[in-house]
Amino acid sequence: MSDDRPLIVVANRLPVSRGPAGWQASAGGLVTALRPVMSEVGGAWIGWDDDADEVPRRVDGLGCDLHAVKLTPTQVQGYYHGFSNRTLWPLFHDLIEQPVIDRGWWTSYQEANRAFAEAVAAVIKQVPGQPVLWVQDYHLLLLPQMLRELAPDAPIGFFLHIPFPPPELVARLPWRDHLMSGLLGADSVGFHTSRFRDNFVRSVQRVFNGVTALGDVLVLPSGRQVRAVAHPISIDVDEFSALATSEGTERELAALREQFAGRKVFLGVDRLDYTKGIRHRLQSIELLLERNADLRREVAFVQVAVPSRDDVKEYRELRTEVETEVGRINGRFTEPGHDVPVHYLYRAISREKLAAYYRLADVMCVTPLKDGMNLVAKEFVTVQAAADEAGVLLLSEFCGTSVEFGDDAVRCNPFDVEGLSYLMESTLTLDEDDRRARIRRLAEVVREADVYRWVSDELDAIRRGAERP
Ligand code: ADQ
Repeated sequence: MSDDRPLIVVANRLPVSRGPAGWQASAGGLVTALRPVMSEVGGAWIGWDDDADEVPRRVDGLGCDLHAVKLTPTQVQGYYHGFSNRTLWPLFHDLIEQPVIDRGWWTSYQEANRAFAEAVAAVIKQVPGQPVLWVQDYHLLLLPQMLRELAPDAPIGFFLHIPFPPPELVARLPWRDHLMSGLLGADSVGFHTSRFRDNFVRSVQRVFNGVTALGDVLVLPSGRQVRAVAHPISIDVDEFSALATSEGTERELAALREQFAGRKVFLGVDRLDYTKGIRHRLQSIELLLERNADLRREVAFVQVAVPSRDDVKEYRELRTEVETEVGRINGRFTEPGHDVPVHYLYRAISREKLAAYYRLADVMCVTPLKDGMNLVAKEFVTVQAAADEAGVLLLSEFCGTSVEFGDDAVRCNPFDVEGLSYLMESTLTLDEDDRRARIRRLAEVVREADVYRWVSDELDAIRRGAERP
């Protein structure tokens, strides 16, 4: 199959946002990585937007057309806030919160996936030749099968950005057969790790009889073949390496170094999500400071939390709990005339400020309870290595990144709050040359499998999967 077919990406959201200066491309690895491919073969991005009627067809720096999907407020409530974020998200993250099962949400989820399929059908008519269709993430699990019915010969791929849970958890969903059939409409279904891939294969075999797995290929009872592959997502390494020592980053860093002079800095950067382990991390900090009175003036803990899904009850409760915990720790351990031990920023920050924090950090705490990949860890080691820093990465064993990083990260179990507090303490005594060498090796791992490699592996798998005899 030739490689110059146009590419249609379908995702919940469009990669644009409206700011004071008008519509602009969002920053993000996927958008950056697709730009060269899209510019070469042409293509389109289909996603839902609240202002569907106002989204422009083209925005500078994207290299593709934009097509907005319109959904009613009831569909948005049921499909997005409900089924995607309160049913699938907690279930796929190993029940860290209890998933809500609601038949009304399921109806909206089906309707919304159908609305996306209709949008794809309209766009296919406008692009020349047979496009490659690439569906992203858990909001659109039903879409591959819907597209297969609309365009039986189109190469169709799907990539899941979150974990795929063990079959016993998938089996709890009343609509598991529909969801699995939805995915099996694709030629290739991609996951971050081979464990998630294996969970998917076992789920398919549990739900349907007569499915054979031969290496990467699932053979369905109809004889159709579907590839199930593991491709870890990554970042644009050159972009983050350049950002590490840019003028803006150096300026931000100088200010931060002055602010935190004489103190070791522990850093957390996360969307404010219950999967990210922020509450457990704060409890570990509290234990650390409780045990070590001398550290109360010598360490600072900075938590940057991006507001996320604040129209969902569990997220509003999480915010209250995190802010209560921060207040409690600072109330307990701040000494008169001295700075607070925990600095909490509830906002998105600029790329330069983010890179400056990554450089400042003596210990980067990436301690999710469950995470598909975790790009913050990859950004941190890339920025540190580019600026020849010698920080430590404290990394949860429950994120996709830890599969690639091995022992050069300090691996932790974030559920073991006390153990984590001792690990935090031990990172303060690691030898500087050892730390620098580890960061370099970790950055090399990221460079060898950057986001461009991820895009090319995914597109190759879709094309190979669609090569029918
Ligand atoms: P997320 O859960 O959003 O992504 P992650 O992979 O860490 O998690 O990506 C977060 C991104 O947001 C990073 O690029 C980071 O730089 C940025 N960010 C975080 N805090 C920020 C802040 N305060 N200001 C500005 N930017 C901030 C989902 C899955 C992950 C998977 C990705 C990609 O949950 O497991 O790695 O998709 O597939």
